[in-house]
Amino acid sequence: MRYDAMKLYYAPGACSQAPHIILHETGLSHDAIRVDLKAKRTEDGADFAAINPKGSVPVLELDNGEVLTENAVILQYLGDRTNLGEWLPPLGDFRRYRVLEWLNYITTELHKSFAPLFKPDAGDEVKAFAKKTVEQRFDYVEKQFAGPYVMGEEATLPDVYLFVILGWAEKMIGLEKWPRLAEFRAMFAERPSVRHVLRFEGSLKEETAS
Ligand SMILES: N[C@@H](CCC(=O)N[C@@H](CS)C(=O)NCC(=O)O)C(=O)O
Repeated sequence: MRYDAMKLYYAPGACSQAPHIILHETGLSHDAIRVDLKAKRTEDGADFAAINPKGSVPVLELDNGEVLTENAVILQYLGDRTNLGEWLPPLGDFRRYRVLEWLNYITTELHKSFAPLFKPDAGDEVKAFAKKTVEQRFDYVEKQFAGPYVMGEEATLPDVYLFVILGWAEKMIGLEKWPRLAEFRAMFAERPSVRHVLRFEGSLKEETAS
């Protein structure tokens, strides 16, 4: 089946915010469909488990009807669909593998270490261990951070993913220990695409959603 636009299934503030931002950065035509992750229902009442049996966002339904999951892969797909910016350098350019190296680190080491902090049924010991792990990984990213973006002068895919995770850290841990990451988070938050997505997802409460 063919659709006019891609569909991004997202939950406000979740890791799906990363592809949501990239869709706006690249101007790729899409609809954004909110998912209630607890009820596993979409905003239009569909059974989300039937769309993604893994039950997680993000999900990108392509304009050819294919359904793509896994954040790091969705981001790569979107990076390959655009020539705008340096989000994902093309095949043949070694920097592509540096971008993917960072993306993989962020999804496997940072994002997944964060998971217990969101789980109401994780005990204090598990949460303390997760927090320590996340902090060690932020120490590493803070040291390696080239500035003003993760890899230097150009924004690349890992920047959007890191931006989202730093938002979780801002609320749950604080960013005081990582001044360069705190500065990056504040700077990136000013991008028009980011402001648009935060407003759309309901995190910029002082402004009306558009
Ligand atoms: N392996 C997936 C995991 C994505 C993930 O953890 N999504 C979270 C939100 S940030 C989620 O949907 N959690 C609800 C659930 O899994 O039931 C990916 O990398 O895309």
